[in-house]
Amino acid sequence: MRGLTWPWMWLLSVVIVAGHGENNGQEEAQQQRVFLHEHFTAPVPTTGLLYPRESETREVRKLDGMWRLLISQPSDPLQGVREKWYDDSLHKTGLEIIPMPVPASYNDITTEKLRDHVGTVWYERTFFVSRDWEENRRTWLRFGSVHYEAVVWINGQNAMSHIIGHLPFEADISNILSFGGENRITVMCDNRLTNHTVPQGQVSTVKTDSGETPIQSYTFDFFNYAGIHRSVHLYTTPLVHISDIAISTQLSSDQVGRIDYRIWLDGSTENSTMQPTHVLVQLRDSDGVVAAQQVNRAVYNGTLLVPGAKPWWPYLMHPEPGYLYSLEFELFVSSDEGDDGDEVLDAYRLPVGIRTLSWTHTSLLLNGKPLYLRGFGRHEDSDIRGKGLDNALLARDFNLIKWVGANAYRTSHYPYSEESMQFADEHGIMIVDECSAVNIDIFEPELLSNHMSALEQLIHRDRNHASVIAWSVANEPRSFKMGALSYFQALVNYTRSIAQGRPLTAAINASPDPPKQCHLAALLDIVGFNRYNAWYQNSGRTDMIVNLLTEEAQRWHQNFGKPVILFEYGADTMEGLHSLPAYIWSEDYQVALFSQHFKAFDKLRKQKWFIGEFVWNFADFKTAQTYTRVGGNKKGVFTRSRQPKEVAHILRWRYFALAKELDRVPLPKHLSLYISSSVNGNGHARTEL
Ligand code: GCB
Repeated sequence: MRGLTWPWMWLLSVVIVAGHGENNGQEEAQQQRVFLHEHFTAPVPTTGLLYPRESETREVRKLDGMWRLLISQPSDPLQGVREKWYDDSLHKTGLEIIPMPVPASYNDITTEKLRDHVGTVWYERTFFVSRDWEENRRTWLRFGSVHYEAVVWINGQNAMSHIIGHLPFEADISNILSFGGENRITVMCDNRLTNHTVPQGQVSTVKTDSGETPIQSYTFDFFNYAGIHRSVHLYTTPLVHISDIAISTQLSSDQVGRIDYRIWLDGSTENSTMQPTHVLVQLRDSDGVVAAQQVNRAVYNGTLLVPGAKPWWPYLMHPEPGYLYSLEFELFVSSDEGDDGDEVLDAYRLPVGIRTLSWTHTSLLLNGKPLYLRGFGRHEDSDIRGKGLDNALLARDFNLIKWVGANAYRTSHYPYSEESMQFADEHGIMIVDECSAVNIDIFEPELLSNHMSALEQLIHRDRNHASVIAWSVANEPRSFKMGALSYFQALVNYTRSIAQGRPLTAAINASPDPPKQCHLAALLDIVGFNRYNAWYQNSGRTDMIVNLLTEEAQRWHQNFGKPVILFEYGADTMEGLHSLPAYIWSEDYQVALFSQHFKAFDKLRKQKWFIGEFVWNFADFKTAQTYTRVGGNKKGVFTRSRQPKEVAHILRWRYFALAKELDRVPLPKHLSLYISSSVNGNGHARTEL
């Protein structure tokens, strides 16, 4: 199977730090073990996993739709493996089977039972594969994401397994398919999070009124939705085919684009009758005209030069943002079977944006121009579907992002769908691409192994996207702890070695200064921090934002000498709740808090190392149940059903004002409403915030 990584062998250096006598609990003792992480084995590089695209040599089908689901007893999650439920239809178990849509989280579909389920569930469906697919091709089964762990069987045969949600995996299933007949696919999905999963969580047993039951706890602030979250693809390739592509691009000052590419082939060594002779590489512009081409007999790598290239620019930084070429690879083989010469064996087309990304101790630059990022932290989250991919939601979100004038977002706190990454490329929205290490603590070697794997799989998946401008290695790790230092040294060194020309960052909530100083910041290229002035600190005090925020940002820069970005600020806000003077949770308070932050950002922008402001959050989202959350986290600028709160209009003013100031973009016509002739139609002429 392709795309699979497993926990690796470790050589450990362990230092046990003497306890101070008060903490005897096992968890505390564990937290005091400090591993040096000096010797580790890096993940085996992921292979394959090109996004399934149709071509003259490939067919693609989706297995999305209604599947059947069986809920396994939380007290015995492995019952189905023991009893081999995959050997026959799940109906044969005699247990209740319910309809379950794919893609979707399973949690909010039913009215009971499933929402807080801990352990395994079993999915199943049948499908036919035509006889045509049997000859001279391979058939692949690919999952966009199953959270958290998946084991897959086809017709009772084990096809693949994968751990870590939000990431794709696939396998060649040609040998276990029934061509011209019916096939059964069975998936076991386990949602349990432990100290070694990414993200971490704990499963414990509690006594309820009806007996003991396992519960899942976690410290991160979003609901642990689970299930088959993204599309399931069935696709074919020729026996010898292009299995992987990596590109990097540059743009010279005289507008010559450069694309360095590498391709990997699968099957060529097994099949002696079909040896690759060359690859025809053609770059087509958006009208389909060939802008550069090459016949490459070296096959595996090469460079295309594109005079007068149209660069990839972010939204509102250029009249034609998100410009994409199509990079076509046609693989030719010499055929023994005819004397017609070489024939096209495989063809794959990759959308490509040409741009140069670079960074210094003060700036992040795109095509030589310093960036100022204005955007959001987000979540993949919506009513009923949870984290399931929904194209209607995706399109709506991008319309809102553009309406508000943002140019970037962070994929807080895990990799987002491949479809959303393609949208970001097309619309010129810059992405800070985050792996699923949120709130990590207890820095043990097994966690490091999984964390490295999460980053490796993310970078492998997203390295060809023009929109990706940085990798975020973690959100709010407990990076002030002693164990974090060697952990992050190992993690960052490894990640830098595979970073594909992007800077490394993280969203930090530790301090820039001792005694709780962050051990991670010094290792990064861009320091990002999260800070909730006037919310978690000094609630209600919008007069305690500007100085605290500007001083803290300054300390991050002084102490670490890197560009600095604020990745999170915000206030929970109940839509429709108003209060004058402003009071926390009201829309008025969110507006006031944002406005004070804008003042701080404008002070900081004068110092050229402050490179971005990200609101927490784009939209309201679901969390675990706690008394600080009313139906979830309400810090959205938009509601969960994607309608604007009052602050969205204020933010829109700011983001477009920044676009005007920085890139001379005209303000949208309807930004301000006519109020009276004396306020120049300045709309929202609020004086008291
Ligand atoms: C944070 C976290 C984010 C939370 C947010 C909040 O610092 O990074 O996951 O949702 O605070 O609203 O508490």
